[in-house]
Amino acid sequence: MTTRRIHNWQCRDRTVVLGRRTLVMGILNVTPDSFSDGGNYSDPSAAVARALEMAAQGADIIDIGGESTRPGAQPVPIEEEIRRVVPVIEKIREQSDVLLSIDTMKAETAGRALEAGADIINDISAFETDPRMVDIAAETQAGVVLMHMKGSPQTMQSNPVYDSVVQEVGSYLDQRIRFAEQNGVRRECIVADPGIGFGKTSEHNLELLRGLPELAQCGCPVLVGASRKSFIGKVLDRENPSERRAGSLGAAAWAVQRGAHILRVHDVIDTCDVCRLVDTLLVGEHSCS
Ligand code: HH2
Repeated sequence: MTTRRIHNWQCRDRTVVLGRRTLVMGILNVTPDSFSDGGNYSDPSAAVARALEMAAQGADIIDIGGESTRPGAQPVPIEEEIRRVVPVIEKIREQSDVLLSIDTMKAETAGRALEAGADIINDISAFETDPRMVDIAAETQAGVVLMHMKGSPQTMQSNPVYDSVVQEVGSYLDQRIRFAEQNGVRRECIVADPGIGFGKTSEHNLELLRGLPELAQCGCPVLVGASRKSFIGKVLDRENPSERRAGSLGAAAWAVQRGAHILRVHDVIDTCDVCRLVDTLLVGEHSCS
């Protein structure tokens, strides 16, 4: 049995309870080249409509990205990244108070997104890419997601090797949480993420999912982003990401049962149903123990 710890996640002036039920973070890539939804929401009005649709479907957070991080993706200039995401965040905020996170490694983009109404910085490089990112997080007291990645999106899939992937990812997350705290980010603002698919083979990703209870020992809430990723395609022999829905839901159920607090997903309705069911089972299990 996995007992999920309850946390109060501080995201600027909002306090979000994590652990009573699983939160669903809907993915919105305002990019031409993301691995699953690339090109679908490049048009700002389509992006805003999709965000509002996901919120209506039950998403607790919308994660907005203007730069694909799929293996081999090329970096996007900062002006272009800001041009893609900021107007979309402004428009969503005019119409909804759903939590918004900005998926970026660049401090200026994060700062502009927060000014436009975002609540959370999702930095897949855990404050390693841009030295100013940690200061923006500390100043704004935004929620932050610190993720493990081996290398960069350009290099990460060229033969990643670990002695023990769970131990290595766990101690990296501990170290980045310490770094954040030493630089003024409050622990209550931090969520940790093992970074499924970022510098990992399929076997590494499966080991990380098996090792989630150990990773949850970092003391911060845990976010898992397995949705439609290539290890699911490999296990199920599904080449096309849109065919990986059922596999993603299987991974979601597994992750919730093993302590994930937040799931980052493409398929919001189905994932919300899975979470409600597994959360209900877990509550029963805990109350009987
Ligand atoms: N995965 C992706 C992007 N951002 N952020 C967190 N915290 N965790 C993840 O697992 C994660 C993430 C990659 O997925 P996606 O955004 O769907 O694709 P792309 O990077 O091609 O835009």
